Amino acid sequence: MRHFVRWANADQADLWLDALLAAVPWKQEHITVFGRRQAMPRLSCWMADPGCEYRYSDLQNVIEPWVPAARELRARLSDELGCPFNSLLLNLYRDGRDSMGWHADDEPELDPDAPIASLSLGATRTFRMRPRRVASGQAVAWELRHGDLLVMDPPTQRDWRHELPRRVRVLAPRLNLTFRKVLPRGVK
Ligand SMILES: O=C(O)CCC(=O)C(=O)O
Repeated sequence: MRHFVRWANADQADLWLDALLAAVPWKQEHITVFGRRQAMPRLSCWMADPGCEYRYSDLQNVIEPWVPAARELRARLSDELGCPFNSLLLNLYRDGRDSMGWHADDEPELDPDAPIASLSLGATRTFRMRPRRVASGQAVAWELRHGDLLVMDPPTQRDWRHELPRRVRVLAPRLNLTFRKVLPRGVK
């Protein structure tokens, strides 16, 4: 796990935050838990190259085309990290009541040998990780701020779960972008 504090300076991060909030076609997805349909506690969008389908939490994501700010970020991160990212999950936490539960990004579509690059924009939120195989394993936590980049290198997803807990005192929105490498259909 690599944490680059202020990977983007505040001015640059502000520009990306504003551009993405305006241009991304944000969606309210639903999941069914114990037979009950529930709204996910965040808005999201799957942006990817054609053929990069992705399914998680029983949701088949519709591929949205790249908007300019996301395309620019993908080019920079692919270059800096030496990984040809072909897809991006965007999550918008409207305030501290929005969250993401414990999970690992280990779906079969994802290339297990590629990193996941996670950029935070907007409000500071706590990000926690917990080892998968040790029931009593202690969680470790990071405070992710505006412009911070977290790189989850392999085998992070095999060995750890992560979450973004609720923080009811946070009133401002936070946007998170996770750049991923999907194995396009038929390549596996
Ligand atoms: O918002 C975050 O920092 C976490 C996002 C996340 O867990 C994911 O996209 O899998």
